[in-house]
Amino acid sequence: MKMQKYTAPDMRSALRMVRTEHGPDALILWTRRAAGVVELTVATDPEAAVHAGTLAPALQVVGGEPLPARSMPAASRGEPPPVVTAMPPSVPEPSSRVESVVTPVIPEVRAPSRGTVTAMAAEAGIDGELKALRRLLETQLAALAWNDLTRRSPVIAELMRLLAALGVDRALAARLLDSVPATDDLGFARRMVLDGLQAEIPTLGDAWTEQGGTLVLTGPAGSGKTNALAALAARWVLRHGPSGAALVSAGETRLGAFEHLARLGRLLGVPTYQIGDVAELPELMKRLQDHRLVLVDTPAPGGRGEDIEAYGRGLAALRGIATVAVALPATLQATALRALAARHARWGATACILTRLDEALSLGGAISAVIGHRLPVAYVTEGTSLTDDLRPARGEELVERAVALVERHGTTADEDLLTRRMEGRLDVAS
Ligand SMILES: Nc1nc2c(ncn2[C@@H]2O[C@H](COP(=O)(O)OP(=O)(O)O)[C@@H](O)[C@H]2O)c(=O)[nH]1
Ligand SMILES: [Mg+2]
Repeated sequence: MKMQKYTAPDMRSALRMVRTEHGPDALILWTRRAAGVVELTVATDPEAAVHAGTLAPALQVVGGEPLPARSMPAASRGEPPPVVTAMPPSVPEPSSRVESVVTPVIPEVRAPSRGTVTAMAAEAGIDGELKALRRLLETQLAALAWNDLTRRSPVIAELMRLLAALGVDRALAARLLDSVPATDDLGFARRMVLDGLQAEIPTLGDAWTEQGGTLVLTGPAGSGKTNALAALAARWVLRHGPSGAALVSAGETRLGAFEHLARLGRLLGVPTYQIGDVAELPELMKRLQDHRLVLVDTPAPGGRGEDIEAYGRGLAALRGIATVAVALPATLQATALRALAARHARWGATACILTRLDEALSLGGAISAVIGHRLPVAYVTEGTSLTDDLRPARGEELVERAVALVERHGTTADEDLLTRRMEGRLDVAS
C-alpha cells in the first residue's frame, strides 16, 4: 500500500481527482485545509489501480451504459498516472450523460448565490464524513494494537488494566509503563508500577503542625476546608497546647459561617479573627506575630457576580506571606479534580489537602491531578472527627488505598477504555 497526496482548490475537485485516479473505492486517510487549498492523503494499492477499470462498471449501473474512454481512470487506459501538483490537473468535463452517472457520488452544485452556500455545506458534509472515517480507522487500529499487545505482552496489558481500573490518567499510566523492564513476572512488574506511582506522589509530611506557618485554605464549597482547618488546629493543640495558633476567617459572608469557626476556636481554646478579604491578611499578620500557626479559612470562589480571576490574583498576591493550599475532595470526577488543581496551581497554590477520602470510590483521579500539577499533598481527611480523621499524607498509603478500593468495589477497566488508550500509543506494543 502506498500513500499519495492530492492538492486542489476545493474538496470537490480533490475528490474528483482521487476518483478519476483510483475509482470509487479509494481509501482517503485524511484531509487537511491549508493556505486556501485542500489536501487529501489517499492510501493506494498499485494492484487495485491496475484493476481500477473493473470498478468503472459499478458506476455504469446508474446510467446503464459504459463510461466514455476519456472519463475512465487513467490506469485502465494504460496511461501513466497524472503528476500530483499544487493545483488540480484539468479534469476533462464529462459529457452530460456521464455527469448524471457521476452526480450521486460527487454532488454537483451550481447556482452561484444560494448554490455557493449549498456547495459549502456539501463540502462540510464530506469533510465530516472523512473525519468520521479517519476516526473509525484509528479505532480499528487501536483495537488491533490492543489485541496484539494482550497476546504479545500479557504482563504490560495486565498493568494497563490495573492502572485504568485505578483511574490513573493516560499520560501518567504511559510514563509508569515505560519504566517497567521486559518481564514475565506479573507480581514483580505490578510492584514496580505501584512503587513508581507512589514515588511520584508529592507529599509534605507533618511540617504544618510540627513547625507551623501561615496557611490559606481555598477550594470549592463543601470541599472540607473548614473541617480540615479545625482538625489542623486540634492537631496543633494536642501537640503544642492552644497557645501559638490562630484561626482566621477571610471574606466569608455566609450567615453563621464565622460563628461556626468561632465556636470551633472556642472549643479548642484558639482565638478566631475575621477579615473582609485575604488582601487584609498582611495587616492582620502584624498583630499575630507571636502566633506560629495561622490557619486562614476562605469562602468558595465564584460566588454570584464574583470575578474569579480577581479572586485568583488575590491568592497569587499572598506569595511570600502565606502558603496557599487547595482542598481537593477525592470524591470529585477526575476531570474536575484536574481542572481544580490546574486552576489553583495557576493561582499560586503550592500544596493541597485531599479531603473526603472516606467517601471516594476511586483515588486515581486525585492522584493523577496532584502528580500532573505537582501539587504536594500535605494532609488527608477521611471524616469529621477533629482528632482522628486528619493525617499527614503518605504516598504509599494513598496507593494502597487506591488498590484496595479497586478490589473492594470490583472496578474493572472496560476493554473499550483500554482500546481507546492504545490510540496514539501504538508503539506500546513494540
Ligand atoms: N465524610 C466526610 N465529610 C466531610 C469531610 N470533610 C468535610 N466533611 C463534611 O462536609 C461538609 C462540608 O465541609 P466544610 O468543612 O464545611 O466544607 P467547606 O465549605 O469547604 O468549608 C460538612 O458537613 C463536613 O462535616 C471528610 O473528609 N469526610
Ligand atoms: Mg467553610
